[in-house]
Amino acid sequence: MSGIMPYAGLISFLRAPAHLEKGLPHVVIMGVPTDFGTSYRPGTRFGPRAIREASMQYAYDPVEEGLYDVELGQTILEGLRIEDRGDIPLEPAAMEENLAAIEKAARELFRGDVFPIFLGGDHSITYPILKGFADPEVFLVHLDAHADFDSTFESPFTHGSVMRRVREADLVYGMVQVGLRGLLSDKVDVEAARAAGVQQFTALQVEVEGIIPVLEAVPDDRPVYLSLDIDVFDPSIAPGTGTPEPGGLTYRQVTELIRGLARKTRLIGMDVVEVNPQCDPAGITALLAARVIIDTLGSFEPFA
Ligand SMILES: [Mn+2]
Repeated sequence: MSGIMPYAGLISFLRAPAHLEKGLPHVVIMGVPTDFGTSYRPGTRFGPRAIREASMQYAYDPVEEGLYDVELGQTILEGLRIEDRGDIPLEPAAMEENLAAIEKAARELFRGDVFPIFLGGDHSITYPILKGFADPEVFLVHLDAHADFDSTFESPFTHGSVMRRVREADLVYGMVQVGLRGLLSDKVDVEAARAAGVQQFTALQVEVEGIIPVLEAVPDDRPVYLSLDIDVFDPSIAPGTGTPEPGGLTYRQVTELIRGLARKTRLIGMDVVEVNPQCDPAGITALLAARVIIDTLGSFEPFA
């Protein structure tokens, strides 16, 4: 026991410090509190804070002491050095400046030898993040209920068009989309994504065929970036999001997929977006986001 209970003290992701006293971090957490790309229910600007607070449930001891996962039968995160650098400073109604600030922050993070985790914010942040990363060799695994390939909005930078922007700008080598469903991804846009070489797996496909076909679609010789829209999960476990869709993936399906990716590829960073605490009365969506991040970090141990 660290002496400070999880409900007490200052809040950060797993109570990580902003700057470690000793050594370089393996992982850096960066909040991106935005709503500017949101097309329906706003509130994701409060997402980073909610995910941090939810993570405190697991913050009895300093993170480098590890957490025993009773299902895996192993201790995860042991020796992990993690910094939570707070949030990228953003302002309302300053779209260009905000996109530039996110891109700059991402560029600086990817330059260091750390695994960055961006806490959204709405999904529009993934475009400036990948722009800042500036590595066209990277392969993108996009988990989402929606294709985010919209072509109808006036602004090019909504959360519904982010993957169209990423593909158009050739920010990645390739992309798979996993968990698609619902009635909001237009036929022309879904077809445009496929025509642009994006491989798509609907939620039903994952339910029927499992995660192996998805893993097979991801090349094993490329660095992989993970963009996880929390609405990929079923709303029964992730109600706190702006545009929920029935029929989503389970916690098991997503964590097994991420573990499979960690075994097969080299994960280089991730974002977890669209957590909206305004629609999350019991906080279970923020908790799920925090837990999936912890599971992801636990999937590519050990840390040297
Ligand atoms: Mn999305």
